[in-house]
Amino acid sequence: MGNIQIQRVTLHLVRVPLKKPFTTHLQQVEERESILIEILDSVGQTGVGECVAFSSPWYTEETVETAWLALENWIIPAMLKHTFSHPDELDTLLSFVIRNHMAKSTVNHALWDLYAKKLNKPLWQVIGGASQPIEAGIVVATANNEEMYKEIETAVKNGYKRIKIKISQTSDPKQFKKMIAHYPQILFFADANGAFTEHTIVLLQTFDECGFTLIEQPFSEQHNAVSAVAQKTMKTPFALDESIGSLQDVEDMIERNSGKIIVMKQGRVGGLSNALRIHEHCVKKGIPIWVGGMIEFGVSKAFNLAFASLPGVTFPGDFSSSTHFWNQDLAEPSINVVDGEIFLASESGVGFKWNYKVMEQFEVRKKFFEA
Ligand code: OSB
Ligand code: MG
Repeated sequence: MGNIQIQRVTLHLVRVPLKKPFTTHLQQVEERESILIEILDSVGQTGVGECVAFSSPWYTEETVETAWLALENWIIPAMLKHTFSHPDELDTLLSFVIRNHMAKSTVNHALWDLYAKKLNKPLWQVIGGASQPIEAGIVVATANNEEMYKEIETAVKNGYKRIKIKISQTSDPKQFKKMIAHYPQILFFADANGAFTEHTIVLLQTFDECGFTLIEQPFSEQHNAVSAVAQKTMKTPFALDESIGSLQDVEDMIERNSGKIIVMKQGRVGGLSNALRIHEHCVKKGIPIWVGGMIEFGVSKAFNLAFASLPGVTFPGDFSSSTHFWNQDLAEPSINVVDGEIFLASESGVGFKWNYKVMEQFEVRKKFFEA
């Protein structure tokens, strides 16, 4: 494989309204601000990526503006001076930038897309995935129960076989138990986004009888020790989301037994290269993985889908149709869930590109960087 020399990088900042508000106990998201990237190499090939940081630091410390700054000042200038033979080389090149995982993931993805295109293979195939439909899963994050029940009913009608609901200290486990029993064919995940504390372990335990397949991130990422204490008393496995930012975090989870399952978000671990290292470790240790969502557009989802095709990704991830969050996705083709499944792209690379006509309607800033 020839060397990759990046000639030009383009960043777009977009602001897109969600079809309906996404509500957790931490934040209500009504509008998605994102950085979209395109890279062009010296022979005219392109790669795309998407930054999953949010406008404010409610979920991680990174934000859209901190990611933009890191990309503009350090990450992109370093890239433009370098020649790559593999996307993994970015990690060594960018070791002078501490953390900033979501910013790094943006360029890591674009380079993987370009790399797979040069190999003339779909990305999922390049990383060792299997050609298979990916099991879809939807996230219901509504402001009240009435809306929640309505959305669950619609999701079931639309063929979803896995539904994730957001829980907090004010949720009623008895209602969930009844609802889960009402849909015996559906897998239900609960996501607490760190809503419980060392003082409310007993409250969390009342969710153990609901029938949830797993509980995602019951405690905040600073409370892995508390999570280990609670996990020992509960049969429902914990899946760690916010707590997993690196391979070391996975090792820590295994050592403490603070959780039994990993939620993979490539943005949070710094991109696909790190995600693959984590995947390898999880397979070796028998730790199940599934893929979490970030209210993304199709490009980021496509990287998630490629990852989900790997062996060891055992539970259905946060994969809903483009139309769940968006009137129109900024990427093409749009993602469609049919009978609870999504088919992988057959095109080379990640198989998705930006729809510039739609993107331009939402663009608020654009910048070119030339080698
Ligand atoms: O905690 O999993 C989470 C979305 C934004 C930030 C955090 C989370 C989520 C989701 C996934 O729940 C939503 C999706 O993209 O399907
Ligand atoms: Mg989560």
